[in-house]
Amino acid sequence: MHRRELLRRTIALGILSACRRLQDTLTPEQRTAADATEAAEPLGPVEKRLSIYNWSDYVAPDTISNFEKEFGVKVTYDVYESNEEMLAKLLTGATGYDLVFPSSYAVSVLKAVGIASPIHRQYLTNWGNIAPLFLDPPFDQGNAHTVPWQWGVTGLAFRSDKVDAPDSWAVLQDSRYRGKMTQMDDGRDVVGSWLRYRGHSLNSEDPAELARAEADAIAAKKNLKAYISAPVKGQLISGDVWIAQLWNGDATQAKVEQPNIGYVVPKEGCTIWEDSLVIPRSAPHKRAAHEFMNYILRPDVQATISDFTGYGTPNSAALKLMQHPVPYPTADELRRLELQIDLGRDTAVWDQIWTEIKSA
Ligand code: SPD
Repeated sequence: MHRRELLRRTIALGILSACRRLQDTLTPEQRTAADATEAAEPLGPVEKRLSIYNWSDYVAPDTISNFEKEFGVKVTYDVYESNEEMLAKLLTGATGYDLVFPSSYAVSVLKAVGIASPIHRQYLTNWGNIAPLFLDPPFDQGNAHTVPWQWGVTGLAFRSDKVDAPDSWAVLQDSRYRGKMTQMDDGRDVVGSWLRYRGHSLNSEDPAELARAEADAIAAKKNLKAYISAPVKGQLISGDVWIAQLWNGDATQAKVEQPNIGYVVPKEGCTIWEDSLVIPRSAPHKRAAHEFMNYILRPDVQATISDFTGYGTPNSAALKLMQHPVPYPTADELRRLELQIDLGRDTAVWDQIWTEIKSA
């Protein structure tokens, strides 16, 4: 990585850590009461504009255009590649976005700083389609601030015509595949994978465990072509990369173009994540944002999205309509999967480790 890029990222992580120390000015009890009052108030008519900030490759090709046509709303659509990129933007004061799609721990951050707006459930007539498993998540009890969007895992994609299916994170330390492997451009995922490799929680705050994970990550780094997230799909398809840490749905998308792509959850386990829709408090078009939420809660709309993205749907009515349904994880699979939680003040420690790995 170029020095300027490294400097830019280091500054961004520093800003993020500093902003992370911000707290909502209300106590949790005051916030719950204020949000409940606000959620009961009407929002007025549906605005003519909607600004969405989402992960790349996370809707079907016609999801947005169909919404625009049906509701007469003009949508602006920007994308990001990591929770940290989205959080850095919102925590440093970006306004104008009506909907963002944070993962579990990033919801906790947005709530802790008072940026997440309460959901006005009265506008979500399709709420009943959500499977009970996805209601009342640990990062947002009562779904006061979130609507479930998609879920998946962060394991290993591989080219089945080039290598045997890897069964462990250890493959990334195998020099036979030097220059043909990648990890995510995401500190939580990279450090988390090496924590799991040693049998630890991927949310560890233990200094010795984190030091060992950093050493393992640096040992693997000499075999890696790059730290790269969604854009690695093109390199898997072309054969420039044979093994990539990647989200399962993005691997499924790549498999449409290159059938020799397989996917595994390493035996040591990995992240299971759930992304949610959140309306930032500063959103200028909150009523249109609720209309979009209710739209994607329709079974047909959600089934089309999940069939395209390759991710699991939290919408039980949609699951029945999908051409390629992603089954809910079994109890055995769940034992090897772990949800990322907010690291609180240890976020700064993790940021420092990630900066050291990238500059090693
Ligand atoms: N292309 C969309 C990918 C969405 C991944 N979100 C979850 C990341 C958890 N670290």
